[in-house]
Amino acid sequence: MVAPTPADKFSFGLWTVGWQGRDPFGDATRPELDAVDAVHRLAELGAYGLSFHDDDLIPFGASATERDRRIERLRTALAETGLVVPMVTTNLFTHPVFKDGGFTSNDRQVRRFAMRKVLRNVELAAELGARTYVLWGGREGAEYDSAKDVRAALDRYRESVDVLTGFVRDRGYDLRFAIEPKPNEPRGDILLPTVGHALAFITTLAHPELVGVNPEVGHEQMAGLNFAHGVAQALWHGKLFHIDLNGQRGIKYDQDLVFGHGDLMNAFALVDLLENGGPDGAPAYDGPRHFDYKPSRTEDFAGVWDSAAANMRTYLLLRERARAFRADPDVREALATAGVDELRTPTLSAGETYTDLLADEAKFDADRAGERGYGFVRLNQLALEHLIGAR
Ligand code: GLT
Ligand code: MN
Ligand code: MN
Ligand code: MN
Repeated sequence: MVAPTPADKFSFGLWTVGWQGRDPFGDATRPELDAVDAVHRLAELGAYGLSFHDDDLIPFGASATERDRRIERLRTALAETGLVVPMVTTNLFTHPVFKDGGFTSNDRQVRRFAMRKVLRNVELAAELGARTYVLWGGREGAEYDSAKDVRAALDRYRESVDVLTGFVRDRGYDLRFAIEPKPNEPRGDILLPTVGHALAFITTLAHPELVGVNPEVGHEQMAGLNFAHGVAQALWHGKLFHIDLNGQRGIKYDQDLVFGHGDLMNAFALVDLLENGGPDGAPAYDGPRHFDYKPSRTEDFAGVWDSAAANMRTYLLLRERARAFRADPDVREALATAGVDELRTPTLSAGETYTDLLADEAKFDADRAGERGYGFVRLNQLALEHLIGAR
């Protein structure tokens, strides 16, 4: 039951298992990983998908023949293993040209270069059958308030996304964009820092229906936010187009730990939401369960593959625990006491007006209602006991 299969839709970024362990203080601790090996290993472990940045697959500045050769090798590996490419993205952050951003660099020529880089890779994404194109603007931001006109930057961000959706529509691609928020790192402050900021930005676009979000566990938690709440709101807006699963322990640098190796209670709530949060307890999300983590730099390749497997195993274990939680009669009773279901009832009855509502005042005893105990702590303890396998 905890052996992953392609039906579970687990996918990994090529840059995750391929991370060589370079950080701001230290060199690489692992050799390069060939994309073909990554495909074979992930398929053996039970994953269904691989995602990548243009530069993960094709080194920046490679010739056209080298580009074709690399794409062909990937295609062969995909055909051999049955792995698919559900999502593709662009690297607009590594090369020094992007030091002040891609779409929102103060340098107009850099912005034009960034747009061309994305357009070319969108073509490749469509050719490989990807349905989601992630936009993580890690360099879109600033360290100094006087150095960036944030409103002009948002104009340029919108302009770029509008060009991209226009391109996809003209070409007839079955591809949607997902903006990935992050509060900071590598920039001091990144534009569209949280799920909420991104959702508001999307409403201003020319084709908002083609743009959603790709929330990452650690990114929201770096901002001190509740990830499961952010995902719930994205779902509520119909905007959860993709998701980056990993682990983060509190407000600090982006840790990209294995899923569940950070805030485990919130990971449980998240899996419960994704798997049981739809109508009648059906899954609320049917897209890839995408892991965007970094195998710690202490690990050799055995540790890389152990950690890849750990992400999937943890997800499946949490899925199992969340189902048991939902099925437990004590939990059902605690949910009823807590009034969780009652919140689904509209506050006004059908046909009722604010005049009717105002007239209702005399019947309500606020002091009495204020005495109610909601039993939330007991409910949470039941969740914890299911999570740790005590029930
Ligand atoms: C980079 C970043 C991730 C994004 C990737 C997509 S790149 O590793 O830290 O959170 O999802 O560009
Ligand atoms: Mn991260
Ligand atoms: Mn990241
Ligand atoms: Mn991510």
